[in-house]
Amino acid sequence: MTHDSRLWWQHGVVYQIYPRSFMDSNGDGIGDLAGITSRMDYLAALGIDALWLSPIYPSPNADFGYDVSNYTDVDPMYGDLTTFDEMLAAAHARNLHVIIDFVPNHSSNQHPWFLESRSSRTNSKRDWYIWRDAKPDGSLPNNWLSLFGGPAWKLDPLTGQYYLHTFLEEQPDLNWRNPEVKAAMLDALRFWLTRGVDGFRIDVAHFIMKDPDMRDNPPNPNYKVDTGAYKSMGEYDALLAVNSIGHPDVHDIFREIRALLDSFSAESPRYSVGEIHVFDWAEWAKYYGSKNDELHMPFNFALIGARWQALVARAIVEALEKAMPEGAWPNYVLSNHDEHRIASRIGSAAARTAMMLLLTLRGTPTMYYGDELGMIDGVIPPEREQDPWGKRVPGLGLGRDPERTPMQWATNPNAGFSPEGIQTWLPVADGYETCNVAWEESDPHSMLTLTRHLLALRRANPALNSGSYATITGVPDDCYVYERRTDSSQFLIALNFSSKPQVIHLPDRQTDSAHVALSTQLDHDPAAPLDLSEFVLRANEGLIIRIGD
Ligand code: TEU
Ligand code: CA
Repeated sequence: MTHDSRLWWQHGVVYQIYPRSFMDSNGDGIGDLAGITSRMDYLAALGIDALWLSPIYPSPNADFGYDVSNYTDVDPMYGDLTTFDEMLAAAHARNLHVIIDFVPNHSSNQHPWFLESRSSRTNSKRDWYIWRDAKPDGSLPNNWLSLFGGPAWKLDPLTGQYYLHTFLEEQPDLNWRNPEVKAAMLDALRFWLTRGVDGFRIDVAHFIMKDPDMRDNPPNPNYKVDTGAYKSMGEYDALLAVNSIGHPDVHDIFREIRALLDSFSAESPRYSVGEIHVFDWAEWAKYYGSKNDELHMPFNFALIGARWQALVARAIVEALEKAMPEGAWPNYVLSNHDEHRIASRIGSAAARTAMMLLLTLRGTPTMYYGDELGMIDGVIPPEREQDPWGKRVPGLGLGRDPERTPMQWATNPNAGFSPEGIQTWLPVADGYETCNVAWEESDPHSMLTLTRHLLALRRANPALNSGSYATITGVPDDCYVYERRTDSSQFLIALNFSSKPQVIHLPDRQTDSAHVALSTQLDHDPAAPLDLSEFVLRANEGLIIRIGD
């Protein structure tokens, strides 16, 4: 599509903050909003365009904020609405947009709506959640499973019915087929839009509509067969979740959400990105809406699950480019609060090249806090494990604490996240003594320095932030080379996915004048011409090559 320079969410870069872990301003070991505000200069200087905050709502924290007990307030642990407004104003003053997490599929079981709903079968909010009788033989209403282990149904003895919980039993699913629920949830969005938030990341967005007849899920014929998938979800994978999530009626809801966002967009464009785990590209692309009238984007998680191989990355990008509907804008993500950190998945050297990939592909990149430093997964002793998923399904490595450890700001104990001497909610990851903002700011070759250069180059060059994409063929299998261009400027990005040097020959391009604009090793001479007929990528090296003078 033609790029619209007004749209920050197209040319910009989104940075995900996990608020519990970014900056603790009051020394209780947990990050908070005032902490984020105190680091706003860091975020602006980094060169990103928008922040996404994982949930900051009041929550009993059975699933760390993804169990919301009030959709229009802030958890006292993080601050209050005033500290929220201050954070938002501090961001906006620096031209940073702020999107917040919206968790529509389920509330907390402590939400007043659920407390009412469970109080009696005739309560006016009974139908706000999904209640069913046991089958006549006494068995569960259907065979649906919870993603976090076990059945998705919990018997509430008070009224003798089961309620549906796709995640924890502390996270009952809301009934979006009830118009009052939909209205209340859209009101919550309106509340935050009126306060000035720039949009939403929508948690398990496609889960909210289920088969109205609540039919059983069919068995998964590939269960226990290694499909090469990134991670096994355990027993949940025994069934294909075709009836329990993603009913096509969800598209109607997304159109309503989009219309709401559009109605707030005259002054400043609002944005929505859905957490949509659908891996069939054609099916995935439907979430843009047949007229680009649904969510602005479904998250593209393909690189998260991929092996670090040039041909794999190239195949993903080409499949995405092919799948993009007319008028829709692509996006990429390498890490988030649910996935092991990129530097732990592929190693610290390759993580630099991965950052170059993320920030030079066509589409909106979403970065994860700490990845700009090369942070690695933390090692969590069993007695300090926090994530309910890890605790409920032990042994499968599904716990998400390792990727949620405190942001590393400085070399002192607690890495400058909390004052020294108190226990942070999760331990600081290994290596923080040198993998931290203060240290890396003074190191001209650090990952942080590289990320800043990448973000600056991307921002300064329309070819990189909004130009077209084309694969360059005829390169070694361990390398991935592509072109980004506008009518007036052109770059080649050449990435070596291996830990051996690779030689690239681009004979067609030997007459082009070329210079290295950036090497992941940060030792390039931008004035030295590069001969495209033959050049070398060192182990794990990535180059951004400027074509023309
Ligand atoms: O995650 C939904 C979810 O299912 C992911 O954990 C997904 O299964 C995984 O990434 C696949 O690799 C969202 C939130 O991101 C997560 O933190 C919450 O726990 C969950 O919803 C429930 O709200
Ligand atoms: Ca705090």
